[in-house]
Amino acid sequence: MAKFVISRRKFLTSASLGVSGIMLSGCDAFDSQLRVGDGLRNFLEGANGLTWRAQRLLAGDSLAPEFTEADIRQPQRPNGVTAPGDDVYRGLLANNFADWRLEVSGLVEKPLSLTREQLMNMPSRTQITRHDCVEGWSCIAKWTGTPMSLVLDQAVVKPQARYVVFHCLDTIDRSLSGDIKYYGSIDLIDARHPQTILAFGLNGKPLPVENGAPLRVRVERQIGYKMPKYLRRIELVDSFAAIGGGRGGYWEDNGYDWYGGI
Ligand SMILES: Nc1nc2c(c(=O)[nH]1)N[C@H]1C(S)=C(S)[C@@H](COP(=O)(O)O)O[C@H]1N2
Ligand SMILES: [Mo]
Repeated sequence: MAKFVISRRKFLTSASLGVSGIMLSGCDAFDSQLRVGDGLRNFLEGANGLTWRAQRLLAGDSLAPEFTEADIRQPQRPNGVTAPGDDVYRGLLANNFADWRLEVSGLVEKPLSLTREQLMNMPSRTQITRHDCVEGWSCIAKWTGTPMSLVLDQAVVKPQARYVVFHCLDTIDRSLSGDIKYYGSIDLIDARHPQTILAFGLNGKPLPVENGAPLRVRVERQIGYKMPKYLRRIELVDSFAAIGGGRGGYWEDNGYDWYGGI
């Protein structure tokens, strides 16, 4: 099913643009040579915009496939940052996240500061889904969490808000210009999708550190890097201009597509 969707995405992009498949495979591959403002980079962003619009038309409110317990063959493969060394994170972990809060800020009427218990006491959703990483591996796992729509409703999103930005506790990049903590974003259509959850459980147990404890997002119609782990704050915005390099996420600022549909 998801393989079909991947090829449909490529087909749509190539049909819309009339370019070759070889060129398009570069669209999904990470290439640090692609810098903001570069001509090829702008071309790829144009393609991503077309992909997003075409997928929105085709996918609508459709659900990602869900699986059964028997389909879970291995633990969720940890990827990216798997053991944050950040002092703040280590302090929170040492106290079993009792002092951790999820802040909800930005374009909301009622900013929130939620404990893990408060999130776990809200209605939850459990789903067995497939995680696809851009590196080419997949993993089926059972995720439990609070539907993001419930949190957004509690915060009362202002009408001008367009995106949800995720701010994380882990440092993804130690560059000469300073440490960068992981960040990413999705639009409000995906944020309110019924399978978009703030997950605190994995395969029937508390979410482990390597997979994003205490809380990570699941956005089941998109690819792995669109699902930030180690959440600290979610911010409602109307543009990415003030977020990192302005492309909506750490990986996006390094050349990946903002819309990582599968
Ligand atoms: N905070 C944070 N979130 C992250 C990452 C990361 O390095 N840091 N890596 C991303 C990538 S590329 C993938 S594939 C998934 C991996 O999730 P997993 O470790 O539960 O498999 O997390 C995504 N979210
Ligand atoms: Mo990934």
